[in-house]
Amino acid sequence: MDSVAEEVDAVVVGAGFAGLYALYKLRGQGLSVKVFEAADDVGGTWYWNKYPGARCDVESMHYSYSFDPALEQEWEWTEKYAGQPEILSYLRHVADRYDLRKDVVFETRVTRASFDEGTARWHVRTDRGHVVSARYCVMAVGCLSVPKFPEVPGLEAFTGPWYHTGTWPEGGVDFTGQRVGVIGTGSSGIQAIPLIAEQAAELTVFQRTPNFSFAAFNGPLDPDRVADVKANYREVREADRNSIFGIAVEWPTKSALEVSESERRAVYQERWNRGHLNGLVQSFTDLIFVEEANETAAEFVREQVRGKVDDPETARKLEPRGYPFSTKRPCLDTGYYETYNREHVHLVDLREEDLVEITATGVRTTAGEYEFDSLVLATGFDAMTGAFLAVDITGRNGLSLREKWHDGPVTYLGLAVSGFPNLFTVTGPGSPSVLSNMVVSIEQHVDWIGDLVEHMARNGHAAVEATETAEKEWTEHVREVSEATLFPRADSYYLGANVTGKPRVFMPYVGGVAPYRQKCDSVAESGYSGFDLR
Ligand code: FAD
Ligand code: N01
Repeated sequence: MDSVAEEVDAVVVGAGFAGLYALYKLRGQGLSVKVFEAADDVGGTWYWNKYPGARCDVESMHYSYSFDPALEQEWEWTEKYAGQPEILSYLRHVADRYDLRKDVVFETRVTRASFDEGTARWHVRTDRGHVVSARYCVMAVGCLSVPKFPEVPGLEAFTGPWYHTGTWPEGGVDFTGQRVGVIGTGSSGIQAIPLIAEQAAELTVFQRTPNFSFAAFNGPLDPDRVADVKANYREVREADRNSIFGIAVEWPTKSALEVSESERRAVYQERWNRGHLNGLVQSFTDLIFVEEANETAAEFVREQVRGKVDDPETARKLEPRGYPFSTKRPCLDTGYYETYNREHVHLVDLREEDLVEITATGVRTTAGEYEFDSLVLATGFDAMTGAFLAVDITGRNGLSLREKWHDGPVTYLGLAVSGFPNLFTVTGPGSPSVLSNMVVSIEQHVDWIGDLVEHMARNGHAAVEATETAEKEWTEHVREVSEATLFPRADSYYLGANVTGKPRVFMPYVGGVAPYRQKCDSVAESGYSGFDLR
């Protein structure tokens, strides 16, 4: 074993929204903290995803920290949905404002973390030779931070440049005059395609599954609205915390099947016009539970697609079908469907021809060859577990997290894993995570961890560990709740379906942000039931 060079109270892995707040919080509680970050700056998602069009799909004024009212008041968001540069500036501002950088070691990847039972401390190792001993290890590694490449051979043979949206080069890419191929039509592809189309001479999009995408109606923020939110920020944040997805939307009271066709359409239209990610799915009580109800919303979205795309054949290919509405993450777009009305933009439907390989000059499908100067891979991430399992984590009795999660992730509350004392998984599998406004979920997790750490200090505990029973019961509950919905019917990354060989386990908790928070609070109030404290 390498000799320990440094001792701290807590190591935090990652310096995105979660890692920065964990540093701020734990430092504020008097702990010594060291953060390791693979990138050369803070920002996480907003550092890595610099592709054209990258922006949030939760309104900026809600997709931001709430921990300091002064920060809320001083920061000025310019758009309803902020673009990546603006969100990155915000996180840089946060890092500077609270002097966070001095505890972050950049360009350094944590490769191993092992629990030493004798001292009840984690030994954390990096690819640059650090060996740090810490009482706590906070994994703030992100749920969408390990890029996933298309599972077809030949990428290395392609002679032109290729780019994954999740590792976009600093300074951007100029596609002017080029023939560009884009693989993938999830949120990233749908945001990037309209902007790439503005530059490229020819753009060909390879679509495997058409997504449900709503018009964002993005634009500059109305100063009156900003003033109103700022004047009521405490209530606004509280409402978000007490919502289902971490963004307050009035909760419906009616089934989609109990109202007339015209009433239903009016509700959908009104929700659509808001340009919100979760507005439509919360139009009626049963959209994520009852197939027939769900289909009414799905059909409404398909109608919007048909209304925007001139060529009926292209519209047909773009209409989302084959899985229930909202069971893969829907997208918010600006001019996505309209882009297919441009003469130089072409759609290849991979349900009609298979992607066979990437070649030296482009892409080969079962129907023919397509030649490109550049390729864009908008093929997503090894979501939710990828970044945790990329680190060799070993808990008590030499148990590795990779072994433990071999058949799918198991956690207690998505926060802790039995056998891995003092290790926390921020927005981990089994918590609302990617199904929520993630900043709300991140703050809730970090606050909860901070409270537990304080409780341990007050009571003289050195180690906290989820019990196997609590973990089993929670994991079972997460499964049961998901199975009561239509979510598992789609081949989504929520289910691990986008990565070959990944266990098919529905990972996020669909029970809602507010009930989940209540559960976490009640665990804390009961003296941390389901945890062994020693
Ligand atoms: P991340 O931001 O992913 O940060 C994790 C950091 O950990 C990364 O910087 C990574 O380099 C580092 N890291 C990982 N492993 C290691 C290691 N072993 N060693 C050292 N460093 C490591 N969510 C929303 O709620 N609303 C949105 O509008 C929204 N938009 C999104 C848009 C895009 C393009 C993407 C990809 C995601 C979006 N998300 C959105 C989800 C987004 O990931 C979260 O909102 C949030 O930014 C996550 O913060 P985080 O700190 O948990 O993780
Ligand atoms: O990734 P995705 P993403 N051949 O997994 C396709 C957040 N986010 O980066 O659906 C052909 O959603 C794949 O096809 P299919 C948000 O949480 C938010 O776009 O698997 N196609 C799919 O079309 C989001 O959900 C924003 O059939 C292949 C696409 O690639 C999450 O990040 C913006 C393929 C991947 O879509 C991930 O989004 C961006 C193959 N071999 C991201 N492999 C906002 O708007 C994959 N695909 C805020």
